[in-house]
Amino acid sequence: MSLARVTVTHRRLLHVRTADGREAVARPARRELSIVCGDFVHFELDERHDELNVVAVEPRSSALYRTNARGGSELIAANLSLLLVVAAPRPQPDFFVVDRYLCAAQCAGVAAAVVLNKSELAIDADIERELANYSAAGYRCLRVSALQQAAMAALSALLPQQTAMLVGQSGVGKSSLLRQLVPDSEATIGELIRDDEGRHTTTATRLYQLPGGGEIIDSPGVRDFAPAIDRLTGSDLGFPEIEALAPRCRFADCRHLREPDCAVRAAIGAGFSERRYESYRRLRRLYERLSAERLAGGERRRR
Ligand SMILES: Nc1nc2c(ncn2[C@@H]2O[C@H](COP(=O)(O)OP(=O)(O)O)[C@@H](O)[C@H]2O)c(=O)[nH]1
Ligand SMILES: [Mg+2]
Ligand SMILES: [Zn+2]
Repeated sequence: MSLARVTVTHRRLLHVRTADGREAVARPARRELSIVCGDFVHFELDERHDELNVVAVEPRSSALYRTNARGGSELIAANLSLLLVVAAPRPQPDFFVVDRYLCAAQCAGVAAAVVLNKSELAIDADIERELANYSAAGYRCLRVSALQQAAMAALSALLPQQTAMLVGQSGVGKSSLLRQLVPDSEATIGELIRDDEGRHTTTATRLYQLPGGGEIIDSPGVRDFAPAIDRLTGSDLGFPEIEALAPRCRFADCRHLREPDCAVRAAIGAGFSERRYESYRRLRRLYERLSAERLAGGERRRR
């Protein structure tokens, strides 16, 4: 049995990088094995198929989940150290989506940064205000442009030692950033997983090694994203500015919704933005609905 790194997952097919640096096609040996990009796995050689059989997954240092269409939690990547939430002046950014990714990072216990790509374009006042709010909340904000090597420095400097993942709305430039960061990405992919028509698939999540050290994962474009909030352990939904104010609320378990003497609500418009508060309320409601459903499900099972 040998150890390998999962670099691509596409339905039940995997790519793994073995100790000699080569990529090989692999399959999970058992149906119940859940394996994602970034996983460290143990494999055995499959003599007949010239494929590798993944027999076990190493414990994960972190795990990023989303809520899938059926309302369940779905693992999307493992062993990340940094989530890069990408936005751009075009397409029109939806900062509620950015907040949901920041929440997912918080749930995973992974650091997150907001990356404004296409920064060579005109940035309107609304976007500037949102970035200022993220900075004030304590999130690192970077301005980059995938069109200009020189405008990539802030991001490149952050990546050695990290396992970072690019996420964000479709069209913000995740894959373009990746091509700037990993210039020979097409070459290193080698013999890719192909779809039924034999074309190289673009729907897979894929891990690359950065030339300057570290790793980066590109993920396919999404129209929307919901974190899997049932994975949350503390109360922080990814709003450090709220957590900073919370000790000043009258009640230690204040949810900052309708409680009296709430320091968070008192600071709206002064300490932090109304839009971020609205985002918090939406995530809080989602969290409470999922928690209630889970509790009800648990009680049904006990009866
Ligand atoms: N002006 C400008 N366009 C960019 C930049 N980065 C990417 N694009 C364009 O944005 C579009 C979407 O890029 P892509 O990398 O496919 O986005 P993804 O869906 O997030 O992977 C493409 O037409 C890119 O050429 C940038 O920094 N500036
Ligand atoms: Mg892409
Ligand atoms: Zn409060």
